[in-house]
Amino acid sequence: MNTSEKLIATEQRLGANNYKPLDVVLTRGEGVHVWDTDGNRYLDCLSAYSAVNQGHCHPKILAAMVEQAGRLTLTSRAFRNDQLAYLYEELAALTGSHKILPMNSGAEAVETAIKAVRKWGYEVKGVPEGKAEIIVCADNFHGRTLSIISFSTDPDARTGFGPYTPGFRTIPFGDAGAFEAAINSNTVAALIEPIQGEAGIIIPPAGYFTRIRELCTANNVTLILDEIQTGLGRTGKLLAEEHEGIEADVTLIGKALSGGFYPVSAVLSNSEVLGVLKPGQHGSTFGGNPLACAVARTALKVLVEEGMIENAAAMGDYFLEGLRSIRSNIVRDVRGRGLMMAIELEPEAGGARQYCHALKERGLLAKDTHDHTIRLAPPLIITREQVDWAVSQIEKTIS
Ligand code: IF1
Repeated sequence: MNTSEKLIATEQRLGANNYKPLDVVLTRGEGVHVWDTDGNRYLDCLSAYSAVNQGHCHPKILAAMVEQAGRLTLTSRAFRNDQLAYLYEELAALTGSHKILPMNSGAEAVETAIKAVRKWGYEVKGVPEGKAEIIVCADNFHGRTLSIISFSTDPDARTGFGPYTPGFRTIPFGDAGAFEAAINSNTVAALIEPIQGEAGIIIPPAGYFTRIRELCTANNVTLILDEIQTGLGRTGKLLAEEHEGIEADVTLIGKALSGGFYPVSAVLSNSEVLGVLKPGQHGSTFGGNPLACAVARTALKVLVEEGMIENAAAMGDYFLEGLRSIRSNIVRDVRGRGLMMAIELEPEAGGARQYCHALKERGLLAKDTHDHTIRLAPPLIITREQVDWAVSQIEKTIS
């Protein structure tokens, strides 16, 4: 057995069986590329589900992390640290938000928002205690915690984990009429992904979010956008909401907020929502720690200063154009926005996973989702030549 076979066997023996990864054991990453333990190089077209938008091991984020790690890593929020204020200031300047609450994982940011809007509902909107409702969409993905999986419609994510948290109302994604019909006087918030990622890169019809924004404003409903995957340049804008010309009341970011170095997430709020959380009512040992703040500050800085958002827009258009030019009778649809893309295969093609395996053999790493869809999301620093190469490998695999 070679090294990778040994490592895979050990994982099988000792690890919980909650993942079925492609059998590629990675040991190094740089920019858009990763290398396996046998020395093979791959173009990463997943970017850890958009957590490494800035590219693997970005040297400036690495330097900030190393510098901060040698100085001060964790104080807890019992004391203050000299990085948090700067992160607040820089995030506020970049996004226009007025209040920020730092957490670690994406799921924690979602849970934080749910807590805050419920409390806001009782204290500000005047919803009777225990009656708050949050509107969510079918086929959502917001994380793995119990409350979040309680409103998942994916049987794998939800089944067997009850009893479930009540207080959520599910409507179809992209249907503003259904949204309007679901609002009542106890509705405190709507929690929506601008583009549904796990569902297969589902882009809502034009005008959908404009209407959702109007309905939320008219009914005093807090609009929470989960930009954990779509945010921070992935779709060719800093936040995907910009494509719709709207502003959420609460925006959730995570993943690329750390450039893939460390779990950092945040709740950004434009309304009085975060104001309802008083000392002792919410927190986290690691949330807002100086190491996380130093990493996040630099991750945001390079995203903007190195033109990654503009590059995502340009390379996303170019990549999609390339994918659409592929002649193949197994492709049902090609869609995307910025560098968040998907190729949906015909059901007769026999499943996306075998194509992801074949792409791996050609040196391109991508992830199947929901049986028939290949998801593509390279780091935002990808070049034209690298896109050309990727498109040609994909063409050879599916045509
Ligand atoms: C896994 C999917 C992506 C997310 C949105 C919150 C979270 C996520 C929109 C939670 C996380 C991850 C989790 C990861 C797989 C991945 C994923 F396929 F499951 F759906 F990206 F598309 N909101 N998504 O996409 O963030 O707590 O994980 O930091 O292995 O579960 P987290």
